[in-house]
Order: sequence, then C-alpha cells, then structure tokens
Amino acid sequence: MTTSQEQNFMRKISAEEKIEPKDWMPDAYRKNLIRQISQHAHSEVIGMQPEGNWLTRAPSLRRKAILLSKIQDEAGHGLYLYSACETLGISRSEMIEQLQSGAAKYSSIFNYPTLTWADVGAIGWLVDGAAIVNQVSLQRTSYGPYSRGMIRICKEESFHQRQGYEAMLALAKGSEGQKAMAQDALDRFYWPALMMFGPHDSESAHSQKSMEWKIKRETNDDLRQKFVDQTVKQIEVLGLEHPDKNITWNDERGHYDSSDLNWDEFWSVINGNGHCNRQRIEHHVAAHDEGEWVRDAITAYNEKKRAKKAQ
Ligand code: FAQ
Repeated sequence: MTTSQEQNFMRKISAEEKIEPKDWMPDAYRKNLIRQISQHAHSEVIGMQPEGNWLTRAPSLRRKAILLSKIQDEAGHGLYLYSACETLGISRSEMIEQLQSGAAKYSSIFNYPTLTWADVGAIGWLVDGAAIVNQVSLQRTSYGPYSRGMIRICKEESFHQRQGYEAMLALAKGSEGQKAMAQDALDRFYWPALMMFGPHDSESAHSQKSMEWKIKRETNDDLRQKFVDQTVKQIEVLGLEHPDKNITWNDERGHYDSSDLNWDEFWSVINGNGHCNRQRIEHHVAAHDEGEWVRDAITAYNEKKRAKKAQ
C-alpha cells in the first residue's frame, strides 16, 4: 500500500520537481543518495593524490600554478558534496570513517599510479572528461542540493578537462620522446577511464532504482558510449594511436563499437586490490590525523564564541 507521502514524492519525481532536504523521502532513496554522494565526495578528495604527486615536479611555473589550482578545486568539490550529503542526515565524521574503513568506495581510477608528467595531462583530459560526461547528466538529478552542486562543479571540471587536453597536445606535438610519453599515458589511462562509468547495466546493482527515482538520469553503458564516441576525434587531433584496435564506426547504431573492458580488473580494483588502494587510504588517514589539531582548534574557538554570546 502506498501512503500519500509516497504518492506525493513520486508525483514530484515525475514532474521533475526537486526533492529538498526537509521533504519526505523513502528511506531507501535517502540511503542510496548518501551512498552515491558520499562516494562521489570521497573520489574528489582521494583524486587529489595522484596529481599531487607531480606538484613539485611540474615542468614549468605555469603548469605548476594550473595544477595547484585544479587540485584546490577538487578539494572544494569534495566539500560541496560532503555538505550536500550532510543534508541527508549523515555527519562528515561518519563519512570519513566509512571511507577509511573501506565501507565506502571511491572511484577506481584513483588507484592507478601517475608514472610520468603526461599522466597529469591524461587525467585532466580523460578522467575529468569522463567525470563531466557523468556529471552533466547528474545536473538533472532529483535531489536539489546534489543537482545544484553538480552545476557548479561542471563549470570547473570543464576548465580541468581543457587544461589536460592542452597539456597532452603540447606533448603530442613535441619531441619524439614527449609524443611517446603522451601515447603511453593514453594507453594506460584510457581503459580505467572507461571503467569510471561502472559495471555494465546488466551488472549494475543500483541502476534500476536510481533511474526510477531519477537519482541517475542515464545508464552506465549509455554514458560510457558517449565518452567513447567523443574521444575518438580528440585522439585523432592529438595524432596518437587509439588504444582500442577494435574501435569502428557503426552506421546502424550511430556509435562506435569498441572492445569490452577487463571486468576482472575492475572488480579487483574496486574491492581494494588495485595498485594504489592501500597507499591512498594510508595517506588519507595520515593527513586526517595530522589535521586533528586544526579541527580541535576550530571547535574550541566556536565554543568560546558561543559561550561569550550566551553571557
Ligand atoms: N569505482 O550499481 P552500480 C572525478 C561500485 S569524480 C568504484 O552501477 P551506481 C573528479 C558502486 O559504487 C569521479 N566503485 O553503482 C576528479 C557500487 O558499489 P556499492 C567520481 C564503483 O552507484 C577528476 C557497485 O560498484 N564520480 O573523477 C565504480 O549506480 C580528476 C555497483 O555499481 C562519481 O562518483 C567505479 N568506477 O553507479 C577528481 C559520479 N563503478 O556502492 C580528481 C557519481 C561502480 O554498492 C581528478 N556517481 N562502482 O558498494 C555515479 O554516477 C555512480 O555512483 C556510478 C556507479 C556511475 C559511479
């Protein structure tokens, strides 16, 4: 039996009205959103690490300044998303605890190492590029705070994507050695970037409910296809070889056909066995512990202010 609250909730979803923090919502909707938004926030925060690895070794002051501001943007994105998630009734410290204990995931892509400077370009171009394809769609998600966060985040991500592509272009049009470095970064990051969209729709545990509730607006496979299609021309302009030797235009479908992904690798990485999983979490724990005195100082200051006001 559906209650009038449930009917009203579904009416809003059908009418494309946003669900706001104080509105009634089914428990499973709230739980699913907390899961997705917190994992999205964790991805932004953990995502600072692979690029941070190159901050002190950027090839010029200009590249360093760009990289620094990109990484700061990612911290900001994490904060908007944690705030959006807190409106659903979970605290920041609970979310951090879930990340550090492994109960909550973050994007598989950040468990791959950044071996050369070209990897920083490839992350901006391919990883931010894939993130945008997903997030443009999420601008229309049904939960108000998440949707508004996505609109702002997409603006910044598009700058990230362009700077990455421009860095790749400089390498691809540079010396033979630089071109080879760009090709190697493309070859290593292309497949993990496609995995960012999640498992095939048939294997996706959450898609059906998330699509019904308009948390997700397009499926994992549809978004992945969009990314595959848009990337072909970009690789051509760089003058690099496509990493997928089976990529072929399919006139009937109006899309590129491509090879299937290594799903064993995908499940292994998201279950904690990727190249850098352990290192990423250890680094997060260390940074969080080192920042404890800052959190304590802010709490003490706020208490002092409150006590003064109450006098
Ligand atoms: N990595 O049932 P589904 C960025 C998990 S932001 C790890 O299909 P769903 C910016 C999934 O959580 C990148 N885990 O799940 C940046 C679930 O596990 P659970 C992050 C994955 O939620 C750029 C299980 O598999 N973006 O990069 C992955 O319906 C550069 C079953 O999967 C977002 O988070 C994966 N790739 O669809 C920062 C966007 N795929 O929770 C720094 C928002 C799946 O039951 C540098 N999120 N899983 O334990 C989404 O759109 C969705 O959550 C999907 C997954 C599409 C990621």
